[in-house]
Amino acid sequence: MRIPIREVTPQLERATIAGWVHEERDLGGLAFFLIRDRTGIMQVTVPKKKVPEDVLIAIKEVSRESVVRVSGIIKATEKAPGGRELVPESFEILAKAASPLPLDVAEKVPAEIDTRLDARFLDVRRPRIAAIFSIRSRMMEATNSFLFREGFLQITTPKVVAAATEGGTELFPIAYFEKEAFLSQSPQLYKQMMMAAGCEKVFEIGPIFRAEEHNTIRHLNEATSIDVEVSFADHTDVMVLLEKLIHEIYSSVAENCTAELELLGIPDLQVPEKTLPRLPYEEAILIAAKKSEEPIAYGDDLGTASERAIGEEMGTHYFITEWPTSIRPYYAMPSAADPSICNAFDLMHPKMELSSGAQRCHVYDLLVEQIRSKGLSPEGFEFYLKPFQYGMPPHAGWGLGAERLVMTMCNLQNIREAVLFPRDRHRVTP
Ligand code: ATP
Ligand code: AMO
Repeated sequence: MRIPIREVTPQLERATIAGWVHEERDLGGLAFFLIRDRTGIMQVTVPKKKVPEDVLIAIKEVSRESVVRVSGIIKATEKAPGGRELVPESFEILAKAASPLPLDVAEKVPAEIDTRLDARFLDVRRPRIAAIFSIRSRMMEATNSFLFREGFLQITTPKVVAAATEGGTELFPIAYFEKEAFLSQSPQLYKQMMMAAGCEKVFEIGPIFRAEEHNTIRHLNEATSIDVEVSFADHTDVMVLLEKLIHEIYSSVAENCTAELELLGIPDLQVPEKTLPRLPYEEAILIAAKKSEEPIAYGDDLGTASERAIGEEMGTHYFITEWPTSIRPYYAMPSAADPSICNAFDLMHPKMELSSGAQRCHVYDLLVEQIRSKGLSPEGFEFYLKPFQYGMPPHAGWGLGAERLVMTMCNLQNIREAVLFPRDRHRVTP
């Protein structure tokens, strides 16, 4: 039986390991191999005069990134990583790798993001890249466990849909028999309908599809959204839920992913405070107008430069609250005190938006009016509107972009780094 490389200690007498040939070096009488599995890297030292003939044949044949199984004697040595080396009695090639490699896994030759994504299976063999996905996995685990603990029901909603939720221009039409259909931009309408179904607290982690035309470092055409919806709650309640979740995710990664964070060069990950600042939109605009070159006035959406300027001023995660009703979707609830403002919010990382949410408009007549006032037709929303006529509780929720969370937490320069197989304007394979 092979054992994980991390578990090979100098105290062991013999061991069998299996993995990929990370590096090879031949010094004549001595040859060195670094063998890598997902738990670590270890040195195999081959004194050519002392090993069986089969071993000599195999090491001549083997190439970098081939899969091998090696058995032999463990020796303590300060010269090898982990303070031990393996002197082989057997060296089997399980799968030989062709050369040259499309990508240098040992990272001696730097590669552009496109080359890396084209050979993603090799890219993810790099411990630093694998660390990103290990952190992402931990993040998802923390999210699931937090939401289940909070009493949420996990749901799955359709990704083939008949209507836009977030505005008509970013839709991907698909061929669906004789009907008009699209890929879903957000579970928005369905998670709201589940409030009418009496489920009270639901969440979904699933793909969203947005036909964003341009290539940016923070937009994907297929992203992962963490969505929640809560009955008998308003925007302030779900903002508290969101800041608790962010705190919990960061704490879990800081506690369980120390080796991964080290590899990514962020050994002391800063966990955001449990309570984050609330910045009213009006004040955010004033900061942006003062600090950024981008022209901006009350009633404008925040552009990239404005987001940056405000983020620099805040220096931490924060909420933007009290948005003008005119620039938020129809499903946001206008404020009772001043209907020109609505109960919507965004959660911001200093560098970009992470989440949008709101108390929803649960009043049928008002919702129909808001759909009309956005220039949309209520007829297109019949299936969504019906539940609002038969007992829809007040409710609120948010959507949190998983890739943006990974990107900002791991300090990645491009959102594509946070997805195994990203979809953008130019990429549908691999
Ligand atoms: P949301 O769509 O939920 O508001 P977001 O962070 O994508 O989230 P946007 O409103 O789409 O926010 O974008 C905010 C700013 O980012 C825009 O004002 C614009 O400056 C920039 N931006 C957004 N999408 C693009 C794009 N496809 N290409 C270039 N810049 C973009
Ligand atoms: P919104 O459109 O703001 O809100 O999306 C929520 C969050 O999802 C992420 N996101 C994206 N990430 C990468 N690439 C994209 N193209 C992309 N689009 C969105 C962002 C964003 O903050 N229905 C509402 C949510 C709600 O109110 O519950 C919605 O979809 O992190």
